[in-house]
Amino acid sequence: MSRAKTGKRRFFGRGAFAAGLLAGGLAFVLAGCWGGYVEDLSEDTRTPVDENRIVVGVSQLGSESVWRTANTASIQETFTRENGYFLIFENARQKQENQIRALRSFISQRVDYIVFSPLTEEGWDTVLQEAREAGIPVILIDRKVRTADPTLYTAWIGSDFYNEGRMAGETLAQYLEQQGRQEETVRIVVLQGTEGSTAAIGRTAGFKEVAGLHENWLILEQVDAEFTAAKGQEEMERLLSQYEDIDVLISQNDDMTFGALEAIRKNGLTPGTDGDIMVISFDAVKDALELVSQGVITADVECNPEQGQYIRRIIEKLEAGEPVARLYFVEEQVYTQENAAEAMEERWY
Ligand code: GYE
Repeated sequence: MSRAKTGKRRFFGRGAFAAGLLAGGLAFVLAGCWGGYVEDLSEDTRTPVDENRIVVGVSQLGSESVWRTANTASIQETFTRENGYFLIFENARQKQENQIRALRSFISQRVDYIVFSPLTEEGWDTVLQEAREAGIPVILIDRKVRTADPTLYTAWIGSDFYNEGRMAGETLAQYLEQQGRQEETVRIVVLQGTEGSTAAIGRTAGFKEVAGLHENWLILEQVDAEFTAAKGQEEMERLLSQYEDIDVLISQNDDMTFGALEAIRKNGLTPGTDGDIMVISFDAVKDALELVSQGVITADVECNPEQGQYIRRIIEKLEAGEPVARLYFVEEQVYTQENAAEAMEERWY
């Protein structure tokens, strides 16, 4: 039986709502006296939960990138009242402790589902155990957790990061071959995403596997630039001052790439397939696709942030008592100068 019908869903009771209205009314009267500002109660996020709505607590890990903002928008556009949901959304601002606090608050509010994108892979067992004891299914999105007991979560939706890393390597190999550089030493630097995150682990390992097949590829350094433009620029500036000849930059997201491009140009160098430094990026957001179409970024491995509908489908199945797959991979591809301009037209992020 669906937990919706057990009445467990009431995390903000009608009594409390009435008290809220009373307090709001009082505030209105008082505000009227001194002409202050009154919040519009119709927009009050504390509106009581409709018994028929499914309550979903979502803990997003932060807002470090364009990709992340799109991922958040996809979730918020999916779990709307019109679609029958009540969404409680928390942004952890890159801190695992904030995510754990958010999950605990979802548990105490007795939400129907917990959805979260774990910042890094380690350290979730205790709180996941607490969710299980409360009988709340957990759906992971984007990144994964490392746990001794994989049954602590119901399903995961995200990208095949290892494959993304491999696609980056294979695309680089194709371009180097086209340029007849198979025998030359190719000096590579890698800007990695958040240390310990599934995205960084997978992309690093996938690229490394392909790099291992090419004796002439020399990885000078791989460094954590936290998936942000600011850190990408800072680290690229350092790398450029440290190493004389960098032929290729592999940057594990577009935001770090935007920062790194700044650093490259400031150094008087030209980024590009036919320039001084060839750049391969990940995510393929609209602004990056534009640079791909101009040949500034040679290739961009897509990472699909539109995961809201996937999560919704899983929840619908669970509500209907149907079995769900444990892993759902979203579709992605590589963009180069050949197909970037066309894809750009449809991108909203
Ligand atoms: O590539 C990056 C974001 O985990 C797939 O995190 C995600 C990555 C994405 O900040 O831009």
